[in-house]
Amino acid sequence: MRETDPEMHTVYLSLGSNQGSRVRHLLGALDELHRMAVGPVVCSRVYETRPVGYLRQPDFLNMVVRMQVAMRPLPLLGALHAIEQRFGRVREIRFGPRTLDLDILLYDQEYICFRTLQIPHPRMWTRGFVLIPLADLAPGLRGPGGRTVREMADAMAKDGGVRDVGRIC
Ligand code: PH2
Ligand code: MG
Ligand code: MG
Repeated sequence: MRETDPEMHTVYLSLGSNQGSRVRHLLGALDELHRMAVGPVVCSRVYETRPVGYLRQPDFLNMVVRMQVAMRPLPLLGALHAIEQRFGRVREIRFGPRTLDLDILLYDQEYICFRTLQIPHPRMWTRGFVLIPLADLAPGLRGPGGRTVREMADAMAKDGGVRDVGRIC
């Protein structure tokens, strides 16, 4: 498979960290994403979020970015995993603590289903820590039930557990 694609693709990525210096991990990841992107990396605000799934772990910092890449989904996933590794990510507990997690949420309007990668991200529509930052960048985007990201994010915000802590880019 070629590493680069002649076409440009708009992607939304979710960033998360709940180990060590969380802000430093996000800033480091953004730096690497800038290098990978064609053009600007557009950032949501940063949110401190209660853990979902595996509860006995520290709160996360989460954000979402939009950027353009000249890569197909699997090479993109490989490049994101390489960045996670550079930040000392150890894969242990599913949904457990991590120095850095980079997930592909959306890739153009494509639906992709590989064993190792599903796009849209299969859990994104039920997670406040994804939808609330995504609403900063794409409020009018519609989910599978036809509701907008803004509507879903507002409903999630009522449950609490996601706190706006400002911008880092
Ligand atoms: N990521 C997970 C599992 N749980 N919870 C929060 N708040 N934020 C995350 O990024 C997160 C999580 C698996 O990737
Ligand atoms: Mg994740
Ligand atoms: Mg991940």
